Amino acid sequence: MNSIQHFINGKYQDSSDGRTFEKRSPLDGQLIGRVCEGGQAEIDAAVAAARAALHGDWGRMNVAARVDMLYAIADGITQRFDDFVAAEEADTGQPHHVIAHAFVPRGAANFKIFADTIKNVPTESFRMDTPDGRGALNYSIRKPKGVVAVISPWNAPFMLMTWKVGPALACGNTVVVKPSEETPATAALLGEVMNAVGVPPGVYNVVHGFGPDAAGEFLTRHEEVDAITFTGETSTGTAIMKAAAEGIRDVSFELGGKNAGIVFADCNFEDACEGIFRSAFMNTGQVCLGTERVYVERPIFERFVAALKARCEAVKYGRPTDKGANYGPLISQEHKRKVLSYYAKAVADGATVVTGGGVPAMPPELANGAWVQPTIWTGLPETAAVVREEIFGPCCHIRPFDSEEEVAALANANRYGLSTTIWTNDLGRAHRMAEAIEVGITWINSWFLRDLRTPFGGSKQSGIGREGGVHSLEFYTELRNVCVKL
Ligand code: NAD
Ligand code: 6OH
Repeated sequence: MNSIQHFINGKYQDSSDGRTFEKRSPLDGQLIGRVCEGGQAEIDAAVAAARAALHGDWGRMNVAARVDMLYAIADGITQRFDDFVAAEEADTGQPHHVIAHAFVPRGAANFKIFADTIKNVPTESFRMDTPDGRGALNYSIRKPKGVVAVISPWNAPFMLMTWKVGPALACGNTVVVKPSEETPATAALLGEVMNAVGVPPGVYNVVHGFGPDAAGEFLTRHEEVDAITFTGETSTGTAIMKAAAEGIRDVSFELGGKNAGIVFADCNFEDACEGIFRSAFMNTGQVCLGTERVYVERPIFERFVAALKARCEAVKYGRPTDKGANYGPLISQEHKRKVLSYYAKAVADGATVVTGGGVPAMPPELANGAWVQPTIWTGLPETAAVVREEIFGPCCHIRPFDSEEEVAALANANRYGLSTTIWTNDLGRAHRMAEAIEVGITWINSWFLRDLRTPFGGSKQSGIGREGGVHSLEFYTELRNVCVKL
């Protein structure tokens, strides 16, 4: 059986007290491995290794050498591509094409983009007048923040973890990663790539374990951690922010969403159906950018609901590599219970269940997996729990609307503000809507199309800060000013 160890100071190791926890397959509930469970001792060791590396070879490395190392990490991931894909498939159970064409390639790209960025960063300078007429020159320099804690979720584990590790290392920091307890495999495997390409020990560390009162919390509370970057639930972000207050540490947060998909009658109908379908059901709806609220202009409402229902009813359940399978399980039984509890609430609140709403009939060998049906509701008021709260499952509520003003107000009446996807062929309307919707990321006639140089992050309770391209430098570096009297 698979055993997944911590990666501390360049070495794989067990927990000092020998503790482990189970990793079960979301596909069938089978035990697929045991994962070392880190505690205070492992966090202390990893943070000490990260701190020491800052002052060692890594700290002394010039930018050009660091850039080469980042490209080497990206190449190393590509060389081990099949291993990363297999590890992610085992952990999440998601279809092969999603993992092999989107998530794992993004892992490699996350190192390349920040290698490209860091070698092209300009610094500002200001020539100033002084009373003696000689003047002064100000210029800024960027230094690494120090030891960065990376706390990552389970929904696209490799992509989301490297989206933080890439810029952190590019900027010269060292990291301690606490991957989600549900998906430890790819973070552990990346240690092998780090060693193979010669990243100095202590630069990249991984400690497995849980969140509250466990490895995650111990990491965020550690006084030798200089900054914390986190992707996950808004409620967890609140807990981490409290921990970060002690010692005045900086945070970068990518949190939850309850994103609106908005479809105007003048859209390209087929493209909009396909786009909204992907946005609601890809990765079994476990995407922070997903649309669990869909608003469709009244003239095409009935036709749109029917078209989305047909797509939901055509999904093919299966293991990642089953021929034609395009729909996987949820991450765990616990998450399945949460999603099904929302399915029950929707019915209790009087929803019309257009399709789904329960557990699919699966063959006996998959019957113990975390499978749920893709589900569409209509007819609920905006106050209903499934219209207000993030479910993080394969479901959406669809409601008709009659005007731009009305739909903008509906979309904005939520505590989250992560992203939106708008479908229309009217250019002026597209721009008006992009200005009106209170989110960090707006897609027009597209969804999840990512240029990694752009600012990525949420407004309202969906996050703090922007990551991507030069924007990541805000968080991962300390900008200093030098004033030279001439
Ligand atoms: P989660 O918040 O439950 O867990 C995320 C990580 O935090 C895990 O590693 C967990 O062990 C750790 N953790 C939990 N409690 C902690 C604590 N008190 N201190 C320190 N660490 C702690 O999130 P999840 O269920 O893994 O992921 C799903 C959530 O993530 C959804 O809300 C989703 O919207 C969000 N998400 C957001 C983005 C984004 O870019 N905005 C991307 C992906 C996922
Ligand atoms: C959330 O599930 C997906 C987040 C995506 C990113 O963070 C990204 O960089 O594309």
